[in-house]
Amino acid sequence: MLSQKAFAQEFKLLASAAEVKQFPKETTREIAFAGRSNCGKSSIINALLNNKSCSRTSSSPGRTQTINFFAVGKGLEQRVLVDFPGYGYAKAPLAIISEWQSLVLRYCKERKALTLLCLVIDARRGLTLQDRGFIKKIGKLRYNLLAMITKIDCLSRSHRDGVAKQIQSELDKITTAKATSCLEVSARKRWGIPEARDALMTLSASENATAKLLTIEKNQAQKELSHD
Ligand SMILES: Nc1nc2c(ncn2[C@@H]2O[C@H](COP(=O)(O)OP(=O)(O)OP(=O)(O)O)[C@@H](O)[C@H]2O)c(=O)[nH]1
Ligand SMILES: [Mg+2]
Repeated sequence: MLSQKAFAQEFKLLASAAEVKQFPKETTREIAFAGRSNCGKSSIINALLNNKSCSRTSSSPGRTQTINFFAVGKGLEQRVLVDFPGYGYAKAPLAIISEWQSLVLRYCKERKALTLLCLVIDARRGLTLQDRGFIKKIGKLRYNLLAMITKIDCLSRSHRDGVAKQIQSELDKITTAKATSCLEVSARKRWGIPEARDALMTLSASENATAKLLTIEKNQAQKELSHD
């Protein structure tokens, strides 16, 4: 499968951004990972990239403090995975948390290269008030939404049944995404990782996105020419 090969290649950290001007150029499709602090965003990115520590993780909420951009794959199969700081209850001063949040919201609203938003959800908690608040704040979604239900290893087999269905139906009621899907994974046990890679590749590959990126590239080239 092509997507497995793309993810198996070396990744490259393009940027760790604390402000918009530190975002990298928009040259390829981006897949962003949002969710509560400590829900497992960085861990799932590490598992997808087959790397234990490309994105630092911690049992203490508030580990990721910048927006981190990781490029993987080549050509049409290139993607940039974007790790956000979490919302909810990060252990950091309120003013700093609110700066992270406005940066994340700006990214979600303005970033043209964003083709898929993964909402990472801790299976034990389900869709929280903070998740609902976040979805509401982003407003109209121009891209696909994937609910990535993680830490599924923490639920007993009988409790796993129905979790995805429940979350999918709750999300359908509150989101305006072009399409919403659900996936169950465990970063710790590496469950569902090949399936998640396939889903990420497919859901982020819209025709529209290609057209948008070509326009971005053209605009960037024009800007660079006018600065010469
Ligand atoms: N059991 C289990 N624990 C997990 C899994 N994924 C992550 N964890 C644990 O959850 C904690 C938080 O993981 P992170 O990946 O740092 O979470 P995050 O969402 O990036 O957190 P912030 O950067 O603080 O927003 C760590 O202690 C991880 O080891 C999983 O699939 N199963
Ligand atoms: Mg993190």
